[in-house]
Amino acid sequence: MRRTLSVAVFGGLLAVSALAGCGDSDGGAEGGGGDDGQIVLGFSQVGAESGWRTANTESIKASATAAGIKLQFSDAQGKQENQISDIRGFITQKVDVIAFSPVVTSGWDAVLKEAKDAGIPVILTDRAVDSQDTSLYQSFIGSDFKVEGTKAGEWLVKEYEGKTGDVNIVELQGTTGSAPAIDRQTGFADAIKANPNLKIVKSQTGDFKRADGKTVMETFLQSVPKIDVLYAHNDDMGLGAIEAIKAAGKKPGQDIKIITVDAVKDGMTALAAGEINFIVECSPLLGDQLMETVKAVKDGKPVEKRILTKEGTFTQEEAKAALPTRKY
Ligand code: GZL
Repeated sequence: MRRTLSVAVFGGLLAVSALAGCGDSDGGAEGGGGDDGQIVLGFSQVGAESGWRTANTESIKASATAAGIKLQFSDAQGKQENQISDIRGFITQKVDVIAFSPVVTSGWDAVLKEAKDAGIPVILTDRAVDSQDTSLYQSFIGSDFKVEGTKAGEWLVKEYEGKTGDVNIVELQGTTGSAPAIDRQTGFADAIKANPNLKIVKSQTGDFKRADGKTVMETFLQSVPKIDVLYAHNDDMGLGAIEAIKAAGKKPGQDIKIITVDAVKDGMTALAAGEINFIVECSPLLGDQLMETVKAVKDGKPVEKRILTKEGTFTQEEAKAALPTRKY
């Protein structure tokens, strides 16, 4: 979908804002503070690639409304160049605060320096950047993806404790170059490395997307004679892989054990049904923490440089108990 440049004229004033083809600006395109001193927050979202992302976007929009913050929301459709132009658009509009979830970790220093030079504070949510200059952002709110990978690996070590014979693992990685993909891979590999029988025989990106998870799993099934375990960096890729496993006449959760990350409703439903064996939670509900931080930053109050989200893990039994009250 093309990204469009929308021009809005307010009482003779021309305000120009760069909006994603599917972005929307909840707060109008006026620059600087909103009506009657409301805070204007420019937010650039990764895209709409997964159930987690949808829940994250809903959380941010709902929390902005509840906090009385005018939200300029843009969907970057998974492209870093779109996020960079979003941020430049927010600078032009003189928003009060900029927040974004960086689709990948590197390549942000120049545009973050432009925001800093314009006196606009930046908050990172969900994913990190690898900038050495941490003065370029006020805070990073999100999960510890390495811990998530470790939790997945530790479950697998326990699952195969005392068993002999090679365990062939295939891995569906998240978006190449993204913080969750890098850290979930590292955390998992570190957690299993003391167990040489647990072997990662194939590892390839499925871009956090269900369709890609299915097609990559099809290639794994064709090229790996005996697959014992699938480790997918998110539920959506795991759910796509389940379709491929079933089409190959195998039982997901039994013939091939499956571990995923996120714990969105569709993943938890498959876990409760026995098609997934273990899910590590990664909470998308970052909206409230973000808005509290936006207000504190606007008021010049000190904020934590690193705000960690709390999250757990789910077995099949725990998923059955949790599903009825699951928020996302
Ligand atoms: C994690 C987030 C990841 C999710 C995926 O915080 O960045 O991106 O795990 C989403 O589902 O696409």
